[in-house]
Amino acid sequence: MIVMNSYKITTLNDFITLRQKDFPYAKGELSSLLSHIGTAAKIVNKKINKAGLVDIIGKAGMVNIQGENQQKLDVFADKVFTDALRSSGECCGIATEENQNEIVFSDKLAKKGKYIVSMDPLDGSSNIDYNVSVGSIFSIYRRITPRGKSVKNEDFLQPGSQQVAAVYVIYGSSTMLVYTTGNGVNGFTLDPSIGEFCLSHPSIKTPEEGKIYSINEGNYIYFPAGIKKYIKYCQEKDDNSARPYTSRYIGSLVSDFHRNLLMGGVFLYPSNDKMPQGKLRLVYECNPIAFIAEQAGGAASDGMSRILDISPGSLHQRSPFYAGSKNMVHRIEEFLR
Ligand code: AHM
Ligand code: MG
Repeated sequence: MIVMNSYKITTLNDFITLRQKDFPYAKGELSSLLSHIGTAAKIVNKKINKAGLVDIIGKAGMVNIQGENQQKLDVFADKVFTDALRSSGECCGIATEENQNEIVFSDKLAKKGKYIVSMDPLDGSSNIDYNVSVGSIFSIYRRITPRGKSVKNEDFLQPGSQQVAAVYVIYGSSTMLVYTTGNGVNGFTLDPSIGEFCLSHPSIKTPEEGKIYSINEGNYIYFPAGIKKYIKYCQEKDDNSARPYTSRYIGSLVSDFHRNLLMGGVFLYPSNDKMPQGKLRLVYECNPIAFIAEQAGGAASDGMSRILDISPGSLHQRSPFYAGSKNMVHRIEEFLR
């Protein structure tokens, strides 16, 4: 911790080191992994800040495995985080939104790594060209295959309840890194003047009840009947003036979730006639956000079950997703029943 003019600054690395002492048998591997993600996030942040000034916005001319046009920044962020995780020595393989299959790190150092990471290197990337907030999301697990061997697909298909850590970075009006290792949620804001993520949001707790609902209502006609009814419920006046709720939708999961986490609210991406399983990917979008939601006292569901209890069948499996204030998520489940 640095003390400056009576201000105490706790950097991300200070905090990670302090927290490591809470686990007497920890050897610092997870701490090192988290710190590598933090450093890579600063590099990506620098590039995002320059979007528009340098030739980095726009399409890269390639299509990823989801059939989506890759943005240049998607490709850049994917490479920076992949390189950081590979060189950390703690990570033996990754799964990313941008690749069909998992990437197995085969060098000697990485093979010994204890962790695998699934990530969406740049979430909400269709927003980049228009100066709207985007994010990066990470889900960290202990490997199942023995250390020293190459990791396999099954290492990446563990249910979300097995996550040891989840992280998101939001590149917004300021840049923040929010993470959990299963012991609460803490948020760090990047201070550009010193180039450090500094603890700004300790022990984040989300309100149990909120007033914001976040959904792409343009898809209304395609939604299941329960969601249509829920939207009407959000818009109705009630006796205690809790409703109508406020509608807020950026179209960037990290940003929409982050606002609701702090203010109280719910994010919805339902199944719909065009996308029977919704749009969001269970392994690297829903699971890490669900872990953070629960650790902050919120909830996350696919409409019927807890997200973290679902065993993924494939890397890019999609799932309907409802996450945020606990009571709001449970009310949506009731509407869907
Ligand atoms: P991406 O990973 O390709 O950026 O897509 C995921 C994004 C989420 O951030 C966001 O919640 C959702 O897609 C928005 O989708 P839509 O434009 O259908 O509302
Ligand atoms: Mg995404």
